Amino acid sequence: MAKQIIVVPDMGGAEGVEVIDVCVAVGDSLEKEESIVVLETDKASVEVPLPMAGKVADIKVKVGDSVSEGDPLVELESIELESADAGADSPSTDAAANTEAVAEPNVAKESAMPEPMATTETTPPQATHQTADSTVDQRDVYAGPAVRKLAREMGVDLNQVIGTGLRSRITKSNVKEYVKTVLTGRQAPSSLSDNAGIPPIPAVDFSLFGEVDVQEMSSIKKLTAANMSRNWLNIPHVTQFDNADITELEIFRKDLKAEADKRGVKLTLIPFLLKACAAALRTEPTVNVSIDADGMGIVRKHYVHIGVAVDAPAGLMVPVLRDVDNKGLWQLAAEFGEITQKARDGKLTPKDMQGGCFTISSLGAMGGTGFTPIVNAPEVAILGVSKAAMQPVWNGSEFVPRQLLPLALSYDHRAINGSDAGRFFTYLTTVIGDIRRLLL
Ligand code: CAO
Repeated sequence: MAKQIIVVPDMGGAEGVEVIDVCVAVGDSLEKEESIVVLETDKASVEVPLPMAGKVADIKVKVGDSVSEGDPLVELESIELESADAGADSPSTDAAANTEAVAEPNVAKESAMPEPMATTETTPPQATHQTADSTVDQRDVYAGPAVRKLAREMGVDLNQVIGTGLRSRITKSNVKEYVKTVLTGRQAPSSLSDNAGIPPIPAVDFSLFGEVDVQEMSSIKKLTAANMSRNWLNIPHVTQFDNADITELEIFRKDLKAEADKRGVKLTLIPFLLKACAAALRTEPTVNVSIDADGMGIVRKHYVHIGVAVDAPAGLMVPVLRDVDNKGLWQLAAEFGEITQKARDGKLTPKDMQGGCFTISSLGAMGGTGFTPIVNAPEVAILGVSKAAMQPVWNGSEFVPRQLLPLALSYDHRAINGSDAGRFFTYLTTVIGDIRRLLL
């Protein structure tokens, strides 16, 4: 039985393309056109189909690898020596043959769009994932052509299927599992309300009460809405409130203004909060965790990456700053300025928004004395920052004017005990109140 190496096709010149899914396992017997891997550039996700039927003898890549045209993907024991198209050359070693195979139905166009709030490795990119064979109602789901084909054959509405692939991509097994669920009478949810057993909100014809118009939500807003609902319904939230005394910090920050201007960075409160949160995550590592996929384990993180929610024109996004605990204030201010600009320009890549351990969401510039932020799963805690104000504080003998920053810490009570959160929060407000402590 001839062995063939299936290689990466022509990706329109893109090099170092990320493997985001390996759809096969060694020993799988596959039919022609079944997807073997999914590759993702910043512009497109591409399913590479088999140009012939065969049995997988070896897999040459894994999720996260970077590959370029001609790199081997899988070794196949072919049971059908017919090529993908005309059949003249051996398609398995011919990148051009693969190129043709992916160029039509297997390329799912996707602009380099950033992710919304609650975005992580398991959250899909914002962009509508359109394929040549997508149906009207299934355009906004994140699934490749082979999965869409299967869904069509089985009469499944992909909007109802929960994707468990990388960035919540819907896989074939998700579709099959969905069908099983319906057939066994465990009725699949048609809406979040049905799922939670909550009575649905009745539809209202608003035009009965006055003039209205309806604007289609952007894909980012739709995904943010879905992620917020998912996080709100899945996570038992607790929110604690406290004020941090930033009187001294503000004096220090203002003293640094001239130097910040010279360095060309804007030194707002956020870089200070990043430093303080990083120190708190190191001091109270019980907060720097996630619940693992089966809900049975706590994943402890030995790195400190922190996301900051940015209100961008396209919607809410959470770019992530890496290794915050190892960076100084100036570097954080510069990086935060850059990443915020990227978010506002719609230039964030999915990578810019992945890997966060904790999120800061600041409405300080907008006002308000407090709010309850929603945890950005799979993170387990988020800090909400409101508007600082001068307030009278009793110092034991008199009221003195102090500048207080209202903070709210929401956390996933499955992962974090109240006492751990309390210790984390007290440490955080203490450090913000006296940032010299960051040196200790
Ligand atoms: N208290 C009082 N004033 C504040 C403040 C606070 N907590 N934070 C900011 N300000 C004021 C300051 O006067 C600041 O100017 P100076 O530092 O020069 O004096 C001014 O607001 C402008 O701040 P900014 O918005 O430019 O910068 P920032 O670093 O504070 O915030 C960002 C940046 C990206 C966090 C913010 O612009 C943003 O997009 N926030 C929205 C986040 C959001 O929507 N979260 C979701 C909430 S619901 O889940």
